[in-house]
Amino acid sequence: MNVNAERLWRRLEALGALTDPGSPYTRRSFSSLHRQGRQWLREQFLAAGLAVSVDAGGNLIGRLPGEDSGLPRLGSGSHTDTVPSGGRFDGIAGVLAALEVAHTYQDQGVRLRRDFDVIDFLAEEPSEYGLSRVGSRALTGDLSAAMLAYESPAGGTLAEGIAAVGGDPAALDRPLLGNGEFAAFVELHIEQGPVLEKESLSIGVVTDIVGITRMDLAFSGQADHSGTTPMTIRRDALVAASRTVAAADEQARAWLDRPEYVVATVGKLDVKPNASNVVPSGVDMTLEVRCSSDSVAQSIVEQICEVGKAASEQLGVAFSSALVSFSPAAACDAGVQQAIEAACRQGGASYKFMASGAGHDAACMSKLCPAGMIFIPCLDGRSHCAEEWATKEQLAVGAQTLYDAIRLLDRR
Ligand code: HGY
Ligand code: MN
Ligand code: MN
Repeated sequence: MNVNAERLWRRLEALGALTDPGSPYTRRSFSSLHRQGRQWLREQFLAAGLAVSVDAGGNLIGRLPGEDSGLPRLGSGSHTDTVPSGGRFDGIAGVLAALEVAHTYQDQGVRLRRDFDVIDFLAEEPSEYGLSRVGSRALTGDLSAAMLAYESPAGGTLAEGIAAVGGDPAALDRPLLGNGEFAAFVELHIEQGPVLEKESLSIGVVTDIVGITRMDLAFSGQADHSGTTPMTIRRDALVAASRTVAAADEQARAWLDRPEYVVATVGKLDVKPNASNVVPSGVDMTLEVRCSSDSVAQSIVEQICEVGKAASEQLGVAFSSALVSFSPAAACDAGVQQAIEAACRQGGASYKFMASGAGHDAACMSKLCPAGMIFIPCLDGRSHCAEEWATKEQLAVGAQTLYDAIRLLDRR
């Protein structure tokens, strides 16, 4: 094994310690904790001999120069921001594995032909501004002026948030990267599901990444006394919202035995005034539909919104829906998949080809260059929770596979 498993593990533990103590493990994008993490990462990039920069989209980049900087470069990375009370591996494992690979090339005097960028993408998780994959959308030119104006509950726009972490919002009206600047991009990530662990496999070679549609749904009824207001004249926003949540669940279950991968979730729901003896006057909730087919996703979202509209009309509630974000389904490049498979064989790692039900920055990068992903197993398939876990060995096998895959892609 070329990579230094101990160094990689120590870095994972160090970054994991930078968390909101009240709700481990939390390091939200745009927070002071995230900035502390960025500062630490910058020092680690420098220690690995990388040239450090922050691009206009707020992505932190460590570059290992190759023999010919004129060639399209290679890239690897993920994100170091977390969901609230998330884990220590989601995203973080990918950034630190890429850093470990670059550090090992440097230690062992391996000179790639191409420059190799280690990237910590800004705000891969849905941020307080409501938008996810902020940094990778900047690279592909998918940050609209409307998105840059999204506000956070703490005040301030996304554009101001990007500027505060060293980005340049004024430069985001066009893609930061052109096609052909990257020869290939590979992201290592925990599977966030149970398959690899169940089948005792070390590596997942990802074939495609689901598309994700997020909608804000708003229901506006009327607050009334819960004891004296007859059922027949109530305008209960939460009843209308609840029927819509149930419809999302039914819609997704209807696709269980079909080839398309479909999941639907309402994970965020705010009720007003949220008092036990008041008929709810308002509900704001986020509907998320993930699917391997963009057209199927669109029809499911439309049908769920139809139920919301009909239930609201029946209950005298006003209904509105707005698209928050849409990330199309992405196919991983066959050549990159083949390089990852060859790296598994080279390192003797057991593997399987599999799709990703989670969204990743690699899906954005696949619009710019051949992109692929390396999954490593995680304990009980759990993620987006403090119990998220992978072993030092699982992480090291993943990093070694990345080490070999990048070298193979470099010679292409
Ligand atoms: O939500 C996702 O799929 C990713 O973990 N951000
Ligand atoms: Mn995540
Ligand atoms: Mn992630």
